[in-house]
Amino acid sequence: MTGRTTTAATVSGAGLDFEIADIEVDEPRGTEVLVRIEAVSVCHTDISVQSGVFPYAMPAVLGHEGAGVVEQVGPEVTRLRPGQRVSISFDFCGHCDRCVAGLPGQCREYLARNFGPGKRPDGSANLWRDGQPLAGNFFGQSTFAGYALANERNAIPVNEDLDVSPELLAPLGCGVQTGSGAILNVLRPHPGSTVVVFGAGTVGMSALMAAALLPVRRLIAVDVNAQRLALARDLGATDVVDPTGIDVVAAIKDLTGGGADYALEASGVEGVALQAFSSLGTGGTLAVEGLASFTSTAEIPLADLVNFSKHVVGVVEGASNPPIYLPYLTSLVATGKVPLGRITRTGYKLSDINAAVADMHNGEVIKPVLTP
Ligand code: CXF
Ligand code: ZN
Repeated sequence: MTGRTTTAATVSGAGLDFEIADIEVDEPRGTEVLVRIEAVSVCHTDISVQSGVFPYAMPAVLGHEGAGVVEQVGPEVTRLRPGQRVSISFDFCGHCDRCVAGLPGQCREYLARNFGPGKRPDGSANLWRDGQPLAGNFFGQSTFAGYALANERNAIPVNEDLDVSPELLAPLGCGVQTGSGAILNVLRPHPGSTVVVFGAGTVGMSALMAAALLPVRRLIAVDVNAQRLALARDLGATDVVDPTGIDVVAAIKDLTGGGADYALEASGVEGVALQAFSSLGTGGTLAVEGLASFTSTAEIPLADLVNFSKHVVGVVEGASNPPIYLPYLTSLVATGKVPLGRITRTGYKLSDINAAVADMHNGEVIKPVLTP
């Protein structure tokens, strides 16, 4: 093993807190790049893996919303150079039919590369703690660390002419592209249409900010947290709904005049997908991005699906093609069109990661951003 020592937040087993430890990061091989991490934000998926709700090998280094500067490139890298700033996104193979079609979120190896065994695709380990291999390569990055290995495919260059801080570049790699992409790439609401977003976390808020750029008639946010609903209004929601103790489907039908044209399930709460489906009007489309667990189900009433010509689509990472979509998103942030700073909280160090997770859990913070 060669490489460099850095500080990381490691998880030794499902349900355990993050621990700060020195780890060894391998040299970049092939098309890999070693990135000095400037900021990494916490996504709910990191917590779902830490707690054992989503599967991943342990002990592990998680983190999949990293931003930083390329420090060193592998021998086959052609598109990046040391010194280049990057936002790091999910991994994909780049050569299967879905990747070639410009849909890397549908990569045939999506699960293996992002929720896989914590090794490189060739089976080799790329991180160690005390000489023992750690599960790395989480979403092709494992960026809860001072340095991380990514790939020139998923380390997306940042336009140096744009003034966007690392703290705002980091969340673009997962949560922000997931929410905004569901609107801009998948649902594409038509002028005068009605849109309802279930869940006002990072994904839902990013969807609201994106939809607020479009000439939709009604933009409705649904969440149980009053502060988040107030922020959703500020970010462009025309209406907000707290579903606690009410018939939320009836409320949405009322606000939309019979049912929404477009709905997004971004809460990741069991049962909400069915509410979102039921809130659709004739010809409406539901995009599902939230997932409570890998065994979650929803019992869709087929008469409703058929008689009202509804559509349901599963969406990974906002159907984003990161090399194209992340630069676009960066420009929306740089020009203030997506006021991302309204949902982030900065000031956490990597060593504060357990406090950041607790702040997310109690609903106080939407998107904590850590710096090494
Ligand atoms: C998640 C979305 C919900 C299912 C697991 C993966 N994406 C990234 O965090
Ligand atoms: Zn994520």
